[in-house]
Amino acid sequence: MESLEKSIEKHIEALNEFTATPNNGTTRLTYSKEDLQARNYIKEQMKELGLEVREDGLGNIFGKLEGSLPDAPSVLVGSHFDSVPNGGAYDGPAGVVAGLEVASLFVKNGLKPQYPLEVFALVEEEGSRFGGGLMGSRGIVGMLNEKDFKELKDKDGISTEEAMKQIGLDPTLPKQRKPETMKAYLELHIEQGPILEEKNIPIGVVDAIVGLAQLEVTIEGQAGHAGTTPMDRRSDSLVTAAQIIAKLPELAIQEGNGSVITTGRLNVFPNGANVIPQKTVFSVDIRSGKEENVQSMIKKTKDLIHSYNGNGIRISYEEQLYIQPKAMNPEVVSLLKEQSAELDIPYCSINSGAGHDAMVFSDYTAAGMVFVPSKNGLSHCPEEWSDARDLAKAVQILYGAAKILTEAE
Ligand code: HGY
Ligand code: MN
Ligand code: MN
Repeated sequence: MESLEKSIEKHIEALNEFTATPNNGTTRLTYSKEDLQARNYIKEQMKELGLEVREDGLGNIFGKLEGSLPDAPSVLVGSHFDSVPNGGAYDGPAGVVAGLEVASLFVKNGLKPQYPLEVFALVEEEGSRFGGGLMGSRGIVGMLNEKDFKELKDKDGISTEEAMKQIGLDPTLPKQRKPETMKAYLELHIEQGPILEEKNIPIGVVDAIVGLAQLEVTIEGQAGHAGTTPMDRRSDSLVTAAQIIAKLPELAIQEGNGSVITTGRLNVFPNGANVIPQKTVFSVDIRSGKEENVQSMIKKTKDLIHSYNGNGIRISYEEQLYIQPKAMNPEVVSLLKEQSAELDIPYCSINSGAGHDAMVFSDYTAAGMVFVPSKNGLSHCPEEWSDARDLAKAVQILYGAAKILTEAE
C-alpha cells in the first residue's frame, strides 16, 4: 500500500509535468494548455475517488463527496492550481493534493459524512494572466461580478471568456455560490517564507493574512529616435518609470510594520533598443498587516506617481485588486491547533505575508489555513520545495478537522 508521503509526491510530480517552461520552473497560466492538462489530471483523480465532479462558469473545479444530510453546506478543502511565471511546484498544488488526500482518507476509511466534503481547485489565484489575482475565489463569492470578469483580458488582448472556450470550458455556467452552501473552508499552503524552517516546526496554523493592493501604472511619453533626439527634448516613459520604481521601497520602509512594496512586472513599448520608449507599464504590489498601512502606502504611491506628470509625460493607473487584511475563523483556528496537538505534531501560530483565496472566503464561511515549511524560505521560483513528510502531517490535521466539521453538531 502506497504511503501518504509517496502518494503526495506522486501527485505533485504529476501536476508539475504540466508547465510551459520545463526545466525552468512551473508556468501554468489560467485557461492555458497546461491548465487543461492539470485540470484533466485533477478531475481524473476526483473521479477515481468516486467524487461528483463539476466545473463552474470560471473554470473552478469541485469534487463532492455527498453527505447524508439533504442540501447541507459543504466543508471545502483545496487550493489553486495556476502559477506565477517560472514558479514552483508546490504553491497551490500542495493544497489541491491535500484535498484529494483528505477525500481519499474518507473513502479508504469508509466515512459517510453528514455534511458533504468538497475538494476544490481554483483558477487564477496568482493573477499571472488576467491581472489582480484571487479571480476564481472572488468570482465564487461575487466580489468579482460578471461584467468585470468578462472585461478581463490578457496581455495579448484575449478575454477570459475566449480563453475559457479555447480549452472547452463553458463561461455561461453559474459562477457565484451562496454562502449557505459552504460550512467551512480549509486550505493547506506552503509558507513561502523562512519562519517555520528557522523554528524547525512542521506546521503553522494561520491567524491572519496581510491586506494587499495591486496597481498597474501606465506611463505615456513620446517615442523617438535614440540617435537624433537631443536629451533635453525627450519624454522618455521608461526613464520616468525607473525614477518612480526606485523610490517605492522607501515608502514601505518609512511605513514600517512589516509593510512591503514590489514592482514585479514591467513592459516597455515598442521595446526597441534604438527607440525612446513611448509607453511603459509596470505593476506595484503593496502589502501590510494593518489596513491603515496599506491605505497609506497606496496614497503615497499615487502621490509619487502624479508628481511625474507633465513635460510630455502622461500617467494613469488602475487598481486591479484591493483586499483588507483578514483574520481566519477562530473556531477553525482552534480546531486545527487541537488536531495538531492530538496528533502530537508540533505547531505554531503564524501570519501570512502572502495573499490566499482563504482571505476571500473568510467573509463568507469559516476559513482556516495550515502552512508547511518552505526550504530556504523560497517560493515563486523553481527552487520552491517542501517536504512530503510535512505535507503528510498537514493532511492528517486537515483530515481530522474535516471529519469533525462534516459531522452534525
Ligand atoms: O501573491 C501572493 O501572495 C500569492 O502567491 N498569490
Ligand atoms: Mn498560492
Ligand atoms: Mn503564489
